[in-house]
Amino acid sequence: MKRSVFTVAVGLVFLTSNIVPVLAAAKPRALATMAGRDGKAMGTANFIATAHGVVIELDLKGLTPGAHAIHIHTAGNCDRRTAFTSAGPHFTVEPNRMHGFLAPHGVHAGDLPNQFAASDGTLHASVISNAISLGDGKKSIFDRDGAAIIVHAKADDYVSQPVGNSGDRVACGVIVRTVAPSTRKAAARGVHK
Ligand SMILES: [Cu+2]
Repeated sequence: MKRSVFTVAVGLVFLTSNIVPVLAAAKPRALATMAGRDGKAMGTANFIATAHGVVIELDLKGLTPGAHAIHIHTAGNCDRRTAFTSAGPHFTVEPNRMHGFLAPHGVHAGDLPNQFAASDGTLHASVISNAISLGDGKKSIFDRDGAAIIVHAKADDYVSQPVGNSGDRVACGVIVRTVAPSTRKAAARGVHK
């Protein structure tokens, strides 16, 4: 008897301690499932909103070893028949900005630092960007036509226009919302704009 009461009590503590952080941590999230030009699966990009920017976790495979440019492009359209040009140019917030971390008048909001594939073609990385958001404001990548994340064949030189001489688009994933921003948070963001 005593034992079952104790179990119930422990169960309640466990439940409440679990529920509270889960609710508090309901930040927007998104996911892109990446595919190559041949349609083969090439892994995922996970987007997690934080108070300091959007964390992007890359878990990729099937790449050539070495450096690759990775950018967020403006349209959520990964049509293989167009060699992924259907994803459009880089996502930008200010139309007059140029591409590249080292370019005068840079950067595009969709610019991300180069990442490096291992000799087996896998790439595991975690980057953060405060130039984009998963919310509903000005920096949101979720405008009417969505957004895509693209891996290029070569490194981004961070200077050349319009894509840093990074070559072909070898992997593409449409970025899909998995956790939408809560209305209260969206309202709070509006106040701070
Ligand atoms: Cu690009």
